[in-house]
Amino acid sequence: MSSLETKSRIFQALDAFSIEIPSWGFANTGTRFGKFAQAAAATNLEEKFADAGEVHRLTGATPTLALHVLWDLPNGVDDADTIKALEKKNGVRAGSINPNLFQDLEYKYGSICNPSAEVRKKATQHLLDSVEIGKAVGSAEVSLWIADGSNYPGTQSVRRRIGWMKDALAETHAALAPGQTMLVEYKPFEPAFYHTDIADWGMALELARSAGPQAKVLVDTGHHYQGTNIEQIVAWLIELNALGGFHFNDRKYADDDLTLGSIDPYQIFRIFAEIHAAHAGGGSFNPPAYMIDQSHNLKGKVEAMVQTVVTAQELYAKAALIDQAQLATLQDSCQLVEAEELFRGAFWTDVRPMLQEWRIQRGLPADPMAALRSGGYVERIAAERGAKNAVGQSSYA
Ligand code: LRH
Ligand code: MN
Repeated sequence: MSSLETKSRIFQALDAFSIEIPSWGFANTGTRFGKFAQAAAATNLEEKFADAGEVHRLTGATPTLALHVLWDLPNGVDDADTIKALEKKNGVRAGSINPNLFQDLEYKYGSICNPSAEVRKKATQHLLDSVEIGKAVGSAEVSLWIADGSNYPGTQSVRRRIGWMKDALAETHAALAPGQTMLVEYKPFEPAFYHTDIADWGMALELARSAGPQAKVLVDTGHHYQGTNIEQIVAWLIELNALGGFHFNDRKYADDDLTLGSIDPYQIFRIFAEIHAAHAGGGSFNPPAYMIDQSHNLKGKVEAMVQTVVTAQELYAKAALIDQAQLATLQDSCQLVEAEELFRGAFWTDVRPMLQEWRIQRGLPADPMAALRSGGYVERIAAERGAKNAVGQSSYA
């Protein structure tokens, strides 16, 4: 394949690649041992949209902002007009709607899996409200992470909880508008430390399928036990037409929510390789929703977000370099080393010069991070928000 053909394929891939950023990635976050407040952190929805607008202005790849209902839309659908005004002002649209079913006191023993029918009713109503918010702001995905579980063996019935969960998800699916997708996210543990009701991809798949055709599985890269072959799970979900979206981040140990590609960039490359293979495979492959889910406890939040988007573009472009037809021939003729060298060769290719050219041709800064630094945005918001963030100290106990 000529270099010109290669470049046009990369440019096409980049034109089609956008990744959603999480509003909570701009706010002050921490661990249970403390939170290191940053002067420039976003303290309200207006500032989160402004930061998202800056990232989109610099990268051209983040047109939507994921919203967490209780953190960003305390008034529910009544906040829709506020959202519309912020979208207009900042050039970024509302993205996936993420219900909060993990912080209310009533959810101590679970939300939609709680033995109390009254608590389940309240939790289901929050899911239905989230669906209505999605309709009101015109966003495609309602993205469900259910933190429910237990901490000690014998203290809860896993099977009764499955039944209660299916009832709530069926009711939520029935409320979806055509074109709305319900994403079911799984996580093996935390905050529950004995069993989690939606702990792996198989459970999420069964729940999505039993809920209905507009329900798909969301793969958060940080939600797997060490050693799990995540790209194999992705291949299965593609095969089953059940892959709805990703929450990208990185980790060394557990759900560390570190910046994408900071620990194991080859992991994300292998996932994108499955995606490009699906695109090349023809057939009706609906690309999943690409989303970032990180908390930036130490790095500057806008810098970390720009760094993450640029890394995602680089890894998506590298994987697009793979000649899928040639790779399939080598794989099916078991030419192992040749296949691996073609696959790995793409990963080792420095695509940054091509990305710079792609950006320049689209009127974007060749180096978004350098443009962020020279533009003074972070210094400006730090000056504006510093006083508000100074008071926000919190510690574990
Ligand atoms: C849970 C999770 C989920 C979000 C939260 C912020 O660990 O990945 O996607 O709701 O992080
Ligand atoms: Mn997540």
